[in-house]
Amino acid sequence: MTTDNQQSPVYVVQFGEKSSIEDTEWVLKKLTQSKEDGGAGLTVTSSPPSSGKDLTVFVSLSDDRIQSVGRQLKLKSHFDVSDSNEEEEIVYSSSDILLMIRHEINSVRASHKGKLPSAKVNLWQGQSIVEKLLHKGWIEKLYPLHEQEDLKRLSDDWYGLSSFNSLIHGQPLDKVRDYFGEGVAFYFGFLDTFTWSLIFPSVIGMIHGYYTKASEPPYSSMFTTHLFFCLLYLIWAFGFMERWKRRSNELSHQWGTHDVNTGTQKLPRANYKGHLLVDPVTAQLQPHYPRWKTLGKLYLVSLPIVIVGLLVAFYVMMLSVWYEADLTAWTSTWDPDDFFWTSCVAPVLVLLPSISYSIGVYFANLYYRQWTTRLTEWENHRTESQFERNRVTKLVLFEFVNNFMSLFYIAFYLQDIAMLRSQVVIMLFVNQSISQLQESLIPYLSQKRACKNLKDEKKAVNESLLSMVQNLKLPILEADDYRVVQADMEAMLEPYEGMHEDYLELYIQFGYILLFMVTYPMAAFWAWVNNVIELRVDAFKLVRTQRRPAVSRVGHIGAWQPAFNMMVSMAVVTNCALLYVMSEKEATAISASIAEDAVVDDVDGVDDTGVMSSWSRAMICVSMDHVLLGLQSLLGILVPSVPTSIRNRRR
Ligand SMILES: [Ca+2]
Repeated sequence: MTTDNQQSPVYVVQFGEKSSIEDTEWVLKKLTQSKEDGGAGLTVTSSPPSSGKDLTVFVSLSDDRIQSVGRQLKLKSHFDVSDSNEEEEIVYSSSDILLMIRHEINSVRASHKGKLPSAKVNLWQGQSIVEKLLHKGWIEKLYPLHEQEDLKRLSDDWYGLSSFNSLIHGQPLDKVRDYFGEGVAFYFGFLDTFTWSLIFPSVIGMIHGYYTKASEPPYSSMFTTHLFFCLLYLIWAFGFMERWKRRSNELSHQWGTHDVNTGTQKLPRANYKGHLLVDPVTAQLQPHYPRWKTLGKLYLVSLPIVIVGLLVAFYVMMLSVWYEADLTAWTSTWDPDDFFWTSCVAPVLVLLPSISYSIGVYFANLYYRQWTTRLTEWENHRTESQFERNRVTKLVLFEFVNNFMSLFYIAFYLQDIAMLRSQVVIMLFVNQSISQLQESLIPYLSQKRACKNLKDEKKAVNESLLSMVQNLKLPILEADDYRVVQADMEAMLEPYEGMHEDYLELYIQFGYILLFMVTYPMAAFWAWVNNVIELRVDAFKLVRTQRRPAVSRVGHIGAWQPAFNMMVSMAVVTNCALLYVMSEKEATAISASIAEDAVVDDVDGVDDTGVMSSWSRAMICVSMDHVLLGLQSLLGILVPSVPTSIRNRRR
C-alpha cells in the first residue's frame, strides 16, 4: 500500500504559457473524469499554481485502477500469475505502473473531429489529446518523476563503487527493468553481452597482431595466417549474434514481454492519426488510417528524400578523400631536408580532412536523427514497432554511408591497406571520444548549472489558475512536498531522447570492429575498453543527467537485431574480399623482393615462399565467403532461439 509519505510512481504534466486556462481546465477534467464519463479516471494533484502561467500537475493511478489497468494490459506473464489467486492483488513494479499511467493519459482521445475550447487547436477524430498538445508545445513537459529512494538503491549497484560486482554478476538488469522498463533494460542487456563477448576477439586480435608484426618485411606469405584468424573472427561474430538471440529470449520470458509485439497487445501508437472505427477483435474504438497512404508517403516522399541525403553524404565523403590525396601529393613535394615541415607539419596536415570529416559527420548525424523522427512521424505508422523499424532503417542507411563508405572506397578502389588501417583507427577513436565527452561531461556540467539556477524564490500566486484548480477540486500540494521539489529540479534537466543514439553508437562501433577486422585486429580490444566505461557512462547519464524516460514495453531490441545481423553478413563479404586484396599486395611485394634477392645472390628463384597463385587465392576467398554465409543462416535455423529451460517452463 502506498501512503502519502512513501514515494510512488507519478507522471508530471507541465502546461506551458501557450495553453489557455480554459483548455487546461478541459484537459484536466478529461484526465480526472471516470471511465464511464469518457475520462481517463486518473488521480491528479496540483503543485501550488504560481510561476507565471505555468501549471505543473502530478498524475497517478489509484490502487484499484492499477489492478484493473494491469489486467487489461496483461502486464504480468502467465507464469507469475498462474500460481496466485485471480482475486489477489498483484504487486506491480514502478515501471509497470508508469506504463499504465501513460497508457491511460494517451487513452484520452478526441471522440470526433473538433476543436479545444479556445478553438485554437484542431483535433482529428481519435487523436490522443495530450500527445497533440505536447506536439503543439501547449503541454511543455510530460515525464515520469524520479523516485529518489529507489534510484539511489539502483545506482549503487549499477555504476557506483559496488557496481564492480557487476563485473562478475553482470548488470542488475531486473532492477533496471523494474525502474526504467524493458526498453532500457534490453539495451543494457545487449551492451553487457556485447562487451563481455569482445574479450574473445581481443585476445585473438592480440595474437594475430603479434604474428603480423613478426613477418615484416614480407618474405613468406601471410595469406593462410590471415585466413585462419579471419575465420575465427567471423565465427565469433556468428556466435555472438546467436548468444544474444537466446539471452534476449531469456530476458523477455523473465519479464513477460515475449508476446508484446504479437497478438493482443498490438495497440496503436499515441501519435497515430485516423478515423475512429470499432475494432473487430477488441470491440473498442480505435483510429484507422489507410495503409496505402502510409506506404505512398514512404515510397514517394521519404525514400527520395533519404536517397538525396545519402548522395550528398557520399559526395562530402569523396571530397574529404580527394582533399587528403591532394594534400599528400602537395606535402610530398616539400624539401625532405626540412625536418620540422616534413616530419611534424605534413603528417598532421594530411590527417586534417579526415579529422574534420569525422567531426562533420558527427554533427550532421545529430540533425539527421531529429529529421528522421519527424519524417517517420509524418508517415503515420500504426504500431510502435512499425514506426521504430522505419525510423531505424533510415538511420542505419545514412550512418552506413557516413561512416563506412569512405573505408570501402579506400579498401576496394584505392586498395591502400595502410591508409585503411589508419582511417579505421582515426574514425573509431574520434567517434568514441566525442561521444564519451558528449554523453558524460557535457550533460554533467549542464546539470550542475541547472541545480545552481534553481533558486527557491517565492513566486506570486496566480489567482486565476488557483481558482481553476479549486474549481476542479484537485488537491494542492505544499511547496516543500518532495514531488514539487523534485519536479522543479527535473524540469531543468535534458529530456530523454530514447535509446536510439546509444544503439547507433554501438552499431557504428560494431561496424568499425567487424567490417575491416582482418586489417585492424586491435579494434576489438579498444572497443572493449570503451564499452566497460560506456556501461557506466550510459547508466550515469540515465540516472543523473536526464529526465526519467517514458517506459517502453518491448520483447527484444527491435529493428536493431536485423540491423546487427546484416552487419555481420556484410562483414563476411568485406573480410573475404579484403583477404584477397591484401594477399595480392603481398604477392607483389614478395615477388619483388625475390627478384631483388635473385639479382644479388644469383640463385634460382625457387618458390619456397608458399605464395599461392592469384587464382587459387581468389577461389579460396570466394568459397570461404559462401560457406560462411551459409553457416550463418544454418546457425540461425539450427540454434534454438529459446533456451530449453524456458521451453520446459512454458509447457
Ligand atoms: Ca551511449
